Amino acid sequence: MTTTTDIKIINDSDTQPSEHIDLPSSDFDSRETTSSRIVSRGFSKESQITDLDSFGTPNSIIHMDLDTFFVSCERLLEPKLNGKPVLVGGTSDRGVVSACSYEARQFGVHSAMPMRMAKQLCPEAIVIRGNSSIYSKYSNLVTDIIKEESPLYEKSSIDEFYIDITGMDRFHGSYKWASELRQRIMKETHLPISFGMSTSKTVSKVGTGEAKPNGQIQVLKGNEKNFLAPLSIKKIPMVGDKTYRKFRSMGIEKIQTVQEMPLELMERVFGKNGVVIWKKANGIDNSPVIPFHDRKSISSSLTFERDTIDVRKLKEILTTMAEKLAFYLRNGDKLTSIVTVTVRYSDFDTRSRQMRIPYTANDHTLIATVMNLFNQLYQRRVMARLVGVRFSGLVGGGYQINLFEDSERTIKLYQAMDKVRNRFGQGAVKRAVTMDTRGVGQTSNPFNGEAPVIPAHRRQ
Ligand code: DCP
Ligand code: MG
Repeated sequence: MTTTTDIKIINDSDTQPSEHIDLPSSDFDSRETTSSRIVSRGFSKESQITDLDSFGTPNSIIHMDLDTFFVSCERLLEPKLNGKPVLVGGTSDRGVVSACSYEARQFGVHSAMPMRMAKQLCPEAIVIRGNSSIYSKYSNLVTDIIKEESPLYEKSSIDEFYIDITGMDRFHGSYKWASELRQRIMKETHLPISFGMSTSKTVSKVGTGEAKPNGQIQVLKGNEKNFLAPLSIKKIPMVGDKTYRKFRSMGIEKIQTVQEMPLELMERVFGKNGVVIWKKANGIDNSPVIPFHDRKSISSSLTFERDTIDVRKLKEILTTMAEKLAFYLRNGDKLTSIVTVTVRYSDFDTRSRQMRIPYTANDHTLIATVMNLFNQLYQRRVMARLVGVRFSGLVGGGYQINLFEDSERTIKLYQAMDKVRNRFGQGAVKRAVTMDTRGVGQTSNPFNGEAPVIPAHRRQ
């Protein structure tokens, strides 16, 4: 079968998701808002307040992140978990910790740690197998509030947001505005959330980390370097374990030391990344808040040379598409929450069906959803001219998120499969069912900034 294909990332302007998730208000009624903590770390509370009407701040960027997100959701459902060491993750021996309460962190437990090790470190911990649909609901609920209030926001992961309120100072106090937004989120969702506020994304994110748990902080313009100086170098976003170990081997622990290092030395030791780290360490970061679109999507569609009614073939093609798009998601460190399947019949009648699902990048979940939608959709026994799959509602996020029922083994299987694909091409590993569907999909990674390859003979 000769086919034409197209994979793209777009900000669609077509239909909204057909399934909206509404939480019954009774879920929230009787709960208490967690009391908040205002942290000023070296800056007096007064100095925060003097900024309320300042005119000079070029950028005003807030970073907000829910505290121990999965654990906090579990605590809403079971208040007995409050104040106790709690681990959420895979409960089998080979499972991984997704989230841990601060009580558990005191024992050295952290996320992404094997569950077995976490239980050894903290035997009294209550271990809960996660439920990603609940976390997705709460994530969407917080997003809705931020969307309603904010002029410009970016949802950078399931529980994390950047909000750009530059220019707002003239009309409102920006810190007051951020505090009120935080209070509203806590009042309406009963989830603790912290924020950092400054002139850049990096300093605000570090600020949130310092304000946690359950706090807020503002770093005024001109104070960025002082604020960062005493902190550990590992607090800089993008300094992972490997880079941190390299700094430690050089005897460097504090950000201040990096601030004092010549830029050339950083470049020599760490290459291009060294320059970025040095800039971040000095509070220099001009990266913009990228508006979040619920409908930002990655899609694959296919128009047949000859229309077909072969259902088995159509399912194989859709499976291949879902598999490839899921691979792109994982490679781009993204998760999707809305799946759409489209069928265009030979008379050009075009039908789409979509479903909101818990955030995921897993083949098995996405393929099952695509099949489910296709079965609902392909009702007319008429020749199909085109089929397509779209994943939208994308956010950044790692693997563990909904592999609770799975083990480290499943995560490793995905990682191994993706490694082979990255090395030898997407077609190198396939499900048996999709062996016959060559020609579906592309070889580029649409999240690496390069334009996807679109065949010249493409037709709609
Ligand atoms: N998560 C995951 N696997 C990871 C890291 C995180 O599944 N390796 C999930 C569980 C977290 C959620 O994502 O609850 C948000 O991640 P955060 O890094 O924001 O961590 P928490 O919200 O749990 O804690 P904090 O209070 O430090 O933000
Ligand atoms: Mg969090």
